[in-house]
Amino acid sequence: MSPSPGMLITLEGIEGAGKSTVARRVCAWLGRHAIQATLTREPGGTALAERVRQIVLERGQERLSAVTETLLMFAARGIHVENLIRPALERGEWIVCDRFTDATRAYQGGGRGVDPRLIESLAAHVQGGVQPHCTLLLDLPVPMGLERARSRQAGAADRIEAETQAFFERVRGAYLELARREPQRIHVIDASVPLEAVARQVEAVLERLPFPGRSGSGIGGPMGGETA
Ligand code: Z5A
Repeated sequence: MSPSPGMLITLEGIEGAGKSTVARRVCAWLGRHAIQATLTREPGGTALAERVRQIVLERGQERLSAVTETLLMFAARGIHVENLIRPALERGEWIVCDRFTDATRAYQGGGRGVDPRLIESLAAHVQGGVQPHCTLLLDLPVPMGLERARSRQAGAADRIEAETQAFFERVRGAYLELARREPQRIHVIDASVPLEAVARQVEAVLERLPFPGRSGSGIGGPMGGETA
């Protein structure tokens, strides 16, 4: 847990799992419970970090090794944490972040085989104690996620989207292993069902979140429950 009084909620999953859609719904749900959360994403989230996102995702001529890709993810994360996430948490604000370090563990660690010790060392240095309080892992079979992503995709696939199904299977497996190891923080959501059914699972998790400054109890009853 972060030492700060704010709350960091992250969304994770393979591509097409519905993270961006659900992240917007999480913010709207929190808003209805009188919590104004900032919605952000990784890689990116600030003007400078979005420039690093462009570098790491574009399919250019030059080779990018798995370690270099990892370093770029953490470079973007460092900028994001220092300029947006940490200051907001220190002000007691809530952040909803579409992907965070679990994505590096799953994609660069699980997908590309980067040494987890390197990832954890970078995480410790870059995050300096900032950790998600709650992570929603949207899980679904890889072919379903790829199908959803492709049906929505406007332009050409970026460097990571262009990966093979086997790559995304490794990523999914790594995510599920993380959830198995940290069940208190990482909540596995069945994202293969219609959006309303996904939303109900997510709300069940959100309702149990503790408020900063309030001990124990969750946020209130379903949808119409007690507000902050
Ligand atoms: N990456 C990394 O490798 N390492 C890192 O450390 C970090 C990231 C932080 C960019 O991420 C890439 O960066 C990503 C991982 C890598 N590459 N990949 N793959 P991103 O989050 O910006 O991009 P993405 O994962 O490709 O997101 P996405 O394709 O936009 O997926 P999504 O946000 O999970 O899905 P969505 O846009 O909300 O939904 C996709 C479509 O499905 C859309 O038409 C929805 O209306 C529809 N949808 C959503 N939910 C449902 C349900 N339940 N039923 C039916 N249809 C649905």
